[in-house]
Amino acid sequence: MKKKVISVLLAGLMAMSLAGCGSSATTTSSAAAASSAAPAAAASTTAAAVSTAAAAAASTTAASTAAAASATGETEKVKTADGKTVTVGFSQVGAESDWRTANTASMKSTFSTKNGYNLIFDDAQQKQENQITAIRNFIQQEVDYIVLAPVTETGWDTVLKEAKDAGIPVIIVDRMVNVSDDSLYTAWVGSNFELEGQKATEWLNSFCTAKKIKATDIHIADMQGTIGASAQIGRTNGLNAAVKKYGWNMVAQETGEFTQAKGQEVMESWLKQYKNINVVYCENDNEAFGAYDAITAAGKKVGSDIANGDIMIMSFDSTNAGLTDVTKGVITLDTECNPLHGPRVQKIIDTLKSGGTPDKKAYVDEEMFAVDNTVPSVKVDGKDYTVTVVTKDVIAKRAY
Ligand code: GYE
Repeated sequence: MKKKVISVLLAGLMAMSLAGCGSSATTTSSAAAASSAAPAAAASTTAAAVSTAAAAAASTTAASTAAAASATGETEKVKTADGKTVTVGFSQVGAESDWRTANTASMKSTFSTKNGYNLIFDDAQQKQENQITAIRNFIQQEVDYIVLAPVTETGWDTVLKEAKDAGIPVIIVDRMVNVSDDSLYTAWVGSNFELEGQKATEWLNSFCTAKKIKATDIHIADMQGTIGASAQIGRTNGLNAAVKKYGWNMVAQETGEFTQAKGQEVMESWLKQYKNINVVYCENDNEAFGAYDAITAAGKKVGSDIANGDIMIMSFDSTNAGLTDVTKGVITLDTECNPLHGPRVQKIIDTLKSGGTPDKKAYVDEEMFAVDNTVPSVKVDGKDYTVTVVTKDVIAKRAY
């Protein structure tokens, strides 16, 4: 992700939105159309940056429109001429990563005006209190459905009870909520984060066997995600269990907040403190980008030849930029976390609309991507998972 390009575009688009261009519905859907119209193969850094900026600007507009509506006590829903528009309030975590950008684009293109939805999108900027405020605004606006991508697992009981009392179904997406009463949400769809961690660590164990590297020679540092987020909890648990099982050395464990900037900062400080790190387990791609910058700036080499001084970067997400880094040998293994939840949430809403009961919890299938075929597949709980060697063709065929 090219930070400068994004902030310049963002500044321009934010200025436009502050100048009062577009309503929440039209801005949201045009941003979604712009990003969904971009062919997968054209998802270059620049195209991604443009849609990121557009999405972020749209979210700012939508959020401020929603805030203005609630400030004036206006609770009427926006309806299309046929009166069939379904209003969805979506509380998004933030815009911390490439994964999140792809997730936001998927939600916006699914819940578009064209598809019969009025999406009220709120970017919580990684703060739970903002998400709680957004949900209260959605309740006040009497939305038909609330969709929540929770920043952390705990702290949702009160506000979800308010939504339940208002009779609004809540669909949880991506990370999980940890509530005392499961009836506080209708359904959840997302990833099995612990399985992702198990797959990645099984791969590392098989890699060590193939390269005849002793377990005691593995000095691994865990760059964790946002502490308390399901994606962090699962991936960290997967690693902790493998460290115990295989006897690797855990050198450091600290959060990189799922961002490139924090990832770089944490890696810089680790390199000063520890001389023996040879594997960095980054819990998302953006942390991996930051870790790479810090490692190269310190004059060290990134790669898979850890027996000869390389520092191996392992990562999660498999975003376009992440897999591009795999083709360059920057990331050795990228374990996929699929962000395309828009259509999955839509399916849940369709089931509810037709009076059915959606699955309470649904996990999505995910792949694994590596720089080479040293480990062709891994086994977790008796199930085989193929490891795909990343090429430009593999990337071009992907949807994000
Ligand atoms: O891995 C990371 C994002 O919750 C699965 O959040 C998501 C994680 C994803 O910031 O990039």
